Amino acid sequence: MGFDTEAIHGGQIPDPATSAIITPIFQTSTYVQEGLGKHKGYEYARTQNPTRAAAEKNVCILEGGTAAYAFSSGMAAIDTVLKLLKAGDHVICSDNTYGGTFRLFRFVLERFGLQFTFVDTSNLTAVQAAVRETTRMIYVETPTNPVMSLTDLRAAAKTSRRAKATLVVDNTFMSPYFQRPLALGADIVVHSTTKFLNGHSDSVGGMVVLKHAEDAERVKFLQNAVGAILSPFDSWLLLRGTKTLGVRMRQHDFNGRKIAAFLARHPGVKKVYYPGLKTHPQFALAKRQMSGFGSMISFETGSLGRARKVLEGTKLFSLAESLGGVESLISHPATMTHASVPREERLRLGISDGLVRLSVGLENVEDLVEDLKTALGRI
Ligand code: P1T
Repeated sequence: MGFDTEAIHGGQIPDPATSAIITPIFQTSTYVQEGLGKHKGYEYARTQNPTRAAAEKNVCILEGGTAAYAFSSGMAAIDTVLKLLKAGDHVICSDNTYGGTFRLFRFVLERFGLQFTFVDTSNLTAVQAAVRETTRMIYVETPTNPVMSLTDLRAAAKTSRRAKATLVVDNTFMSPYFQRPLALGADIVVHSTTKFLNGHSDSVGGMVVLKHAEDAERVKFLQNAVGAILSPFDSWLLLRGTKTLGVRMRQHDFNGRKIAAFLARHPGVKKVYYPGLKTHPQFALAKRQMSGFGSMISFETGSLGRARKVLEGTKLFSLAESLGGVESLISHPATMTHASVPREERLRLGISDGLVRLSVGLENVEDLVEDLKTALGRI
């Protein structure tokens, strides 16, 4: 079946009690048991919740996984995946990830004995060179937040198989509509569902999708043992969002391409980071492993002063963290999403003080172009 059909129907059945077409919000903390050990498969709501299960099944189908588990944030999802490991294990991680991922790995999980090497995973030779006897996981964000660098997932999967490591891919920027990491050889996909999957800037959540039954069993155990579950209401919002994922992503991509082309032509813009531009160093790879380019775009203005003029000069693009919602957002990675990355490291990655990031929404693209034209006119 096609993606849009799966998005609407995947894992969804009319409510067994009422035949309501939409899975209800099961806002309950526990379930009454008929007798000792006699129940309908539901004991306690941290462990099982029908609304959450419906959302998990839906995203699992869209990503082509074996099982999926929903968490209270993208960070909680990522944290749980890292708990598949134990002290002494080594992880190779993309050097440019969302700042919060770097913060979790470097400033939280290292204290529990996990070891991290941050490398440019777009360079598979560098990944291979970083492999140690103790390497158990390769963690990749592609495209990266915010400089839109890509990792060749088929090649990364080969490297991880050789190293007997698990390949984890953060698929937040593309969503399963444009990129299916499990089909390209990855073992685990993570999402901040806060972004394109939910799509309406009204819920924070995360998802882990697994290919292997053993990993699925362990993540299910961890979801219950650690407890950072997605609430019934957020699960319901997520399901409402995924139904329109395909139509939204098509429009995000359409608007994204137009805005990237406009920025690339603008004399006030020094560089544009967007995988759909022919000038992107990995344009060929982008076309090969993604079926669209999405709507995340970063561009270099040249200085903090110039960036500030643009950031404070738009009306339709709201100055805010986050991405993937129907409304367009503009942000400043150096002081917002990537403030926890040390300055020297940020500069090495291209996250300069002049870098501006856009999450292009679903407004009429002509209006968005006009808005950016006015803001860029201030510099
Ligand atoms: O915010 P949360 O739902 O916990 O997700 C964290 C996260 C994980 N992975 C990627 C690629 C992300 O972009 C994020 C969150 N990012 C932002 C808030 C942002 O503005 O970039």
